Amino acid sequence: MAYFENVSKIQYEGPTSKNALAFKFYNPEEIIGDRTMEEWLRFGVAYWHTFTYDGTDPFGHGNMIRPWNHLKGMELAKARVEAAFEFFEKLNAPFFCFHDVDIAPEGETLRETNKNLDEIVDMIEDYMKTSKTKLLWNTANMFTHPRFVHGAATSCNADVFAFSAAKVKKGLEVAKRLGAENYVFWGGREGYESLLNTDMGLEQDNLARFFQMAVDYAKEIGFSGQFLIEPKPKEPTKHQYDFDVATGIAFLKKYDLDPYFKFNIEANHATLAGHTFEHELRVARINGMLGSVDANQGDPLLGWDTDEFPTDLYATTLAMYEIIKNGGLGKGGLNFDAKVRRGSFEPEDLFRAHIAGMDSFAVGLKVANKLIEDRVLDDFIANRYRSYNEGIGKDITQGKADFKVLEEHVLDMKEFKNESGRVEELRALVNQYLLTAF
Ligand code: XUL
Ligand code: CO
Repeated sequence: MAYFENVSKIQYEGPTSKNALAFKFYNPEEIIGDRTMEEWLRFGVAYWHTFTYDGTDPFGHGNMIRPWNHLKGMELAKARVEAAFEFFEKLNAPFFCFHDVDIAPEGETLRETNKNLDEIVDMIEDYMKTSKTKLLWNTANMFTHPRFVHGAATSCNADVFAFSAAKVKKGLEVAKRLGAENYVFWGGREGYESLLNTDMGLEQDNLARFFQMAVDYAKEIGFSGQFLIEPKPKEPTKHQYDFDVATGIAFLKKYDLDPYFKFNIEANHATLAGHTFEHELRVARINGMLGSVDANQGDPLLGWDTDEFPTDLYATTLAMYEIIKNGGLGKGGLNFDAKVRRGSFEPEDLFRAHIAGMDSFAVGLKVANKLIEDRVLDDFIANRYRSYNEGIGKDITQGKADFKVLEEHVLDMKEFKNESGRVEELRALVNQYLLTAF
């Protein structure tokens, strides 16, 4: 049975196509630098936003028209799997991602939940035998159910800590079975509402204990996917412990966990933390910890985590700049942690939205690659820091200078020759590349 009968396989038709259900810029086979667009971009479909989300928001009921809306329970879960693999095939999506609760309904106990999960994972495993779509990552939802009211691994309730551990144990087993390339930890409710009732030290020690147990169990069962932490500063808690990449690195290093984790960076989480998307990517990259990306965008006028499909070409260009400089995303990918707007309720909007996101990142890839090939920013930056290539600068970078030597160097200096940073000129150059890359 076809769930998306009005849609056939999405094809690349080029920049002048007027067909809404065609790629204008994403041409999977096109070679950019040393690999294809498909290999660079490694797009993923988020199960929760695409097959589970019904349009509910704090002010209104679900309104999405979905061909599976009449079903319930396990029948609904099975229909969603069928629809998902039809969607992946038609979109030519190389990857997908899910939370445990997205794919199967929860039972009264974890034993019952796991039984439901096993049945659906069997089905997904069967589909994956013939589908080219692979699992980028899975994760455990440890924030929706009321038991997680005070958090999961940072809950004040040890039974909830245990329940969370058991959920991740199952998640790692599922990841291994389905050949997941990564396993994601998003902090959910790992944070606090008020310090008045919070033992922050214990909560963070427990979170580290939890991560260590996950590392140990993955090793025990032979799961070799990459572990990823997804920073977010707030929502749903007022303060989340994985605030941003820098905070995450400090946490991982304090507990000697840094060799086992990289970061899954979400654009809208970066802006919530008061950073740009490219800032978070850069911090992870220069620390060798850029793992994967949740590709979306926020709305600057709203400010919260709106999870929109990414269409801002300036942002996708600067993001792809970091990703190319990183040598690609390795096992990671660009997962569309993005939902169609509530007003975009037709099933076909799911395709329109993914096409918009994929085309936007394809443009970003092409423009960023050109900027790098032409060494536009590299040469400017190399020249800007040239004072470190000789004389006192070289002594500083080679560890040959100390405070006394440096004092001697400047004690009688009258003039400091600074040059313009020319940021406006560089922004205009990026614009020029954006407008002429195609
Ligand atoms: C929440 C969020 C999650 C994670 C996975 O803001 O981004 O969907 O990506 O739990
Ligand atoms: Co996310």
